[in-house]
Amino acid sequence: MGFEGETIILNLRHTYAPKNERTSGGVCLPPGPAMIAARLKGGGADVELQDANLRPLSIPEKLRLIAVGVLGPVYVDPAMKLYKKLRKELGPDVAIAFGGPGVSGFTDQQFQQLFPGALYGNNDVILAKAAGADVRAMPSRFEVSLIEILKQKSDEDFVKYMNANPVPYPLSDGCKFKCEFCIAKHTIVDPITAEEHKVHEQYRSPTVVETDFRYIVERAKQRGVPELNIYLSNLDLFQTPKKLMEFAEIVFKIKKDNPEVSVKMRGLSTAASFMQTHRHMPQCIERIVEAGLDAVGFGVDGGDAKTWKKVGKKQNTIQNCMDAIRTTRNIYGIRPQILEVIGVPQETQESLDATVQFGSKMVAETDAEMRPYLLKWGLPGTPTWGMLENQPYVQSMLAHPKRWADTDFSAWRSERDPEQRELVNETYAQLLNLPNNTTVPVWVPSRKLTKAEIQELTKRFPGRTPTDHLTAEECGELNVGNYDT
Ligand code: B12
Ligand code: SF4
Repeated sequence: MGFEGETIILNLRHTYAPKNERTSGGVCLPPGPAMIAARLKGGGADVELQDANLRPLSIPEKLRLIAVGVLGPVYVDPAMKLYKKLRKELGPDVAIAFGGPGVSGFTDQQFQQLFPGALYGNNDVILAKAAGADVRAMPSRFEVSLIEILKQKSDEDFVKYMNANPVPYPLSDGCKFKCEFCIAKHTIVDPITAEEHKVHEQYRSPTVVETDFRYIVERAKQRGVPELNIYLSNLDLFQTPKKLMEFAEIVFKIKKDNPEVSVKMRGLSTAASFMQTHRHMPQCIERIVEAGLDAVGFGVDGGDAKTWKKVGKKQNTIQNCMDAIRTTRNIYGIRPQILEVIGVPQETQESLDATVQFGSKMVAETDAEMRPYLLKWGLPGTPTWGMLENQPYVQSMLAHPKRWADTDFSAWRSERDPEQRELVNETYAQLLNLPNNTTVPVWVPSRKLTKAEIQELTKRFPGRTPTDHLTAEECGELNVGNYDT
């Protein structure tokens, strides 16, 4: 097995990284690509992880497979462009695959429409065969250690990853809740059969969690990195408090052995799980805070119960959201962040006003950080994507690759319906204008903005000139999509 040619796992450039410069923009440890590389290596393949944020793709002499990571729908267009280029350059003998969360919501047929002839990388059997690995020997994602892949990275690259903010750390996967707009791995109710596909949060094995975390901290210490800003992968940090507590003990031990490195962590949580843990297992929150948790981002996603109910986000109530934000600040003394993903189709002026009111009140009262985003409805992997009545929309997304750029959650909404667009963009602007906002809004290149929109946006955000006619330099400067690989 293996050694009959190399496999490259490629992390694409961040879509807003500056075009002609690879020193800063977008550099961030890619845990998904690193993990699939580690799993293939465990199965006997000769694998190298390359990251286009660090340097352009370099093709070895004997290449058998290149597998490209698609982090979210926003990367579909750059991935398609790269595919065309690679097919031409590499010829038919080198296999090309696409994998990662950004392609997992497509049917086989849709995947082939976007990447004709490419391999579906999220299927272990297909990928292992192409890479020359033994699929039975590949460790599972919960058992695999990333150390062998991290060791391949030069000190220079490793330090760049460690100095980045965030340093993503894979700890758990999956969420039991059922929010209909969500494209992460979560419980889904089939809209036609009403059948529930239950998902539970699952942690990586404590042994690999400990060895990987220790490796990162100790190598950071050796290379003189003073601080790590870890971003935990959990979709709902307090969903399984016993496991989180176990992790807190691991971090505590590692920090004690390495006091030279300050380890800070942040994670996302539902207000419901946080309050449940606060009531029944407060020692879990205390311990993870002692271990370095310094911020929790709450998925508030609105501000009125009617809309939460309509989109299946029944775990949220105004009371538990307010309680969670206040408790984070007042009892545990750490930073609450309010994540507001707004703009479901059921949204009304009333519900959007309620969101702004909720946000203003909480920011004023608790000095919470505000993180607004604009939802793009009907993405692959959501029930909406599969519904018959939405197939004209699905087909238009598949036929016009540029539109995938619109799916970025920090991008202004660009749909043609001016009423919906104005409604949500106006609220997005109000949330962005709240004190403590950290979201940088972006303009996407797929639609020409009207003069009035340009004027309005420029007035609100002086120094930024939204337009879809951009030079490469402007792409970097204005945070507008750059598809360089
Ligand atoms: C860390 C993280 C990031 C980091 C990414 C660093 C990086 N380059 O990888 C940062 C902060 C940069 C980031 C950004 C974004 N993210 Co993000 N992110 C996460 C987060 C919290 C954890 C991911 C992680 O570490 N998982 C652990 C790894 C090991 O699991 P995994 O990614 O599923 O990987 C497994 C498989 O998918 C597969 N796989 C993964 N990559 C590859 C590659 C190949 C080639 C193959 C074959 C297989 C493969 O193998 C892995 C092991 O089995 C997840 C939430 C979550 N918990 O999943 C969201 C998540 C992945 N992000 C998401 C999104 C949408 C984004 C954005 C595109 C959001 C936006 N602005 O629109 C942006 C990118 C913006 C931009 N313009 O570029 C979505 C993706 C949804 C989807 N199904 O498409 C998620 C699930 C969040 C969510 N709740 O919706 N993100
Ligand atoms: S709580 Fe978060 S991760 Fe879980 S289903 Fe809802 S949006 Fe998705």
